[in-house]
Amino acid sequence: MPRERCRGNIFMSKVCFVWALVLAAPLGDLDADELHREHHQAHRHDFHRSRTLGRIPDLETEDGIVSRNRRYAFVMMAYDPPGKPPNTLWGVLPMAHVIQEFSDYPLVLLTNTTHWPDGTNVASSLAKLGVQVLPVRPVPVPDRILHEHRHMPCEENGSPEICGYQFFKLQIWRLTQFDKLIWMDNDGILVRSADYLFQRRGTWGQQDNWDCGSWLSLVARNSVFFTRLVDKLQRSIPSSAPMEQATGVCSGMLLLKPSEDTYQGLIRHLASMETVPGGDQQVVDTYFKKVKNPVKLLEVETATFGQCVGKAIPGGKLPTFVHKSDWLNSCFHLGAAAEDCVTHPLGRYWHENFCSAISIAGIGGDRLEEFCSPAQATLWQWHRELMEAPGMRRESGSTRSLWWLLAGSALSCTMVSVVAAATGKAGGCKSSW
Ligand SMILES: [Mn+2]
Repeated sequence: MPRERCRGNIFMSKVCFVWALVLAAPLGDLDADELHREHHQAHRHDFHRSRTLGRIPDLETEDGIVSRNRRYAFVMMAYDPPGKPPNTLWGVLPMAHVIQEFSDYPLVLLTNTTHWPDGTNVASSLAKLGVQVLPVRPVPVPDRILHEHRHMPCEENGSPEICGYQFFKLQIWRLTQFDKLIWMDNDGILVRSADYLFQRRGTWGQQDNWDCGSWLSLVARNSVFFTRLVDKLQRSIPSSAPMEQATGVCSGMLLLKPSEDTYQGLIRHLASMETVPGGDQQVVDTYFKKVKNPVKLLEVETATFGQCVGKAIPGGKLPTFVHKSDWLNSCFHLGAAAEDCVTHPLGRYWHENFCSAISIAGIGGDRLEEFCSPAQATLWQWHRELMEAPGMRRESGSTRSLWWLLAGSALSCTMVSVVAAATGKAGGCKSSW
């Protein structure tokens, strides 16, 4: 049933509707009233069409429910320092292409950049990908919060000023021309349609599962070396992944209902906060808890960080929204190298969608021509095919890593013991992770 389309007359559409409700009932979070209203709106619309066009229209979608009359959209933001060449804007391109391919709803982009480096107009080029471009409006953020130190990638790879831009995200609640919005950061990619999320009620957000629900990863997170070592260990030992991997909200993906009152509430709440080390997502998380309507957490199969893909998603699924390719987001950016992203399941996917997008949007320039050249495309293809060759994955895979890890640990233990014995101090092999 779910893959089948409900076609036919009005009677059939009713059967489909009832059937869809039966299917939807155990899901709890689906809004039955809303589905009912949607059905009636769609029904009227289709009846009208069938009379005017003299044919019986489709009543479709995977859930069996049409929601054409709903004003739903995806929303992203690309705010780059004024006067500087665009940086975050590039990440919108592959997502725009994917949304155009998979979704019934448009992408809305908030940006302060009007032209690409080659001089192409941003709004008119993105319109070819079905994107509606809107300007970024100011959001009042207290100075003490704007300039505070944050242990976050936006500050570590950018600056406190750039990190302050994240609070602009709060203005998405003001886009009241839409009934519901799905926000996505521009350092991620959709793997399949996320339209099913529009059926849910309330505010939803990604689990802040940076450590993929593992205490070992949490302990190792401040060291790149130990983070990678623990990751290799985890990938070599098959284990079941928890469904709940974090209790906090990550604002990488949000489902929200725009409302000016909610926006004003968020701003008042922000003004009342002394310090916000966790950035905009801390404001969102604590505000909705304060108003006793907490943000619900999306399943890790729907949204997750890239470092958890392939090791911490129940059933080994590829999540719908993958936020960053890995801890450093090595593969989801302009300039990502084929040889570095060969083992990433979505490296080539991001590259392909990026290059399709610039071709449709008609954006040029030396940097893009190089990144999307036929030679580059071959390189990405070649690397992937090499990895898919029989035996290759086994050869370069996890078992060998585990042996290296064990050998390394044994060697370190021996060395520590020898040094301890030589200096007369009590030795031992205390694991720091
Ligand atoms: Mn992000």
